[in-house]
Amino acid sequence: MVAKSMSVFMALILAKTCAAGIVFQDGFESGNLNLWQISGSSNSVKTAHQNQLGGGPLPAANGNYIVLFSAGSTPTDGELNVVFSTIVGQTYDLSFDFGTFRGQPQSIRATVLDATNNNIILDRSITDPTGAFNLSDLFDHYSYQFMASSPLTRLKFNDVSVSGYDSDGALDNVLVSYSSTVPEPSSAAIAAALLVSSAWRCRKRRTRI
Ligand SMILES: [Ca+2]
Ligand SMILES: [Ca+2]
Repeated sequence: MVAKSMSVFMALILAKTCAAGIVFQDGFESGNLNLWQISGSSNSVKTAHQNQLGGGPLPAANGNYIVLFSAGSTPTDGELNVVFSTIVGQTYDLSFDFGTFRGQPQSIRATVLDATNNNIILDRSITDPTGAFNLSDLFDHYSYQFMASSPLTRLKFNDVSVSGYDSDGALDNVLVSYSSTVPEPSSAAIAAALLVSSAWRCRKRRTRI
């Protein structure tokens, strides 16, 4: 009973610790993409300051810089990649803000991959159909969960818009953190431990009979 209570207590501590843990974060306030590997046509993905965009300030939480895909009249082939350390079996939250700057619908694909074998863990494509000229109305918030299968995990954003003419895909507030829910592996481990314990007690009871 004491061991069971201790297991639950340890799991709660782990969950609480993990809830606050940030694995990777970029709000692009450095004004550059030095944390990322960039591919695509020249300037098809780049940071932009609110003063370069016009149309009013960004929401305060987003700071001053965002990332634009198919910036200006560049092609819709921009791609960002970043690799970060993860714990195998741990659940993580991925969140970011995305929106269409100006008129035409813009789309982005967010992919999470096992960096050791490139297996896809999470794959989501988003289209923002309502372009905004007012930067304060630009973004919608998106969040997903994934479970790491490797000590290294890759996060990829790539532009999948049909056309980037006179419109750009805007990205901000990329965050990967330990899941805010109780991690699945811990729950599974507790369940497995209880199962073994229960089986052992049953076996012991049968032996006595
Ligand atoms: Ca920002
Ligand atoms: Ca564009």
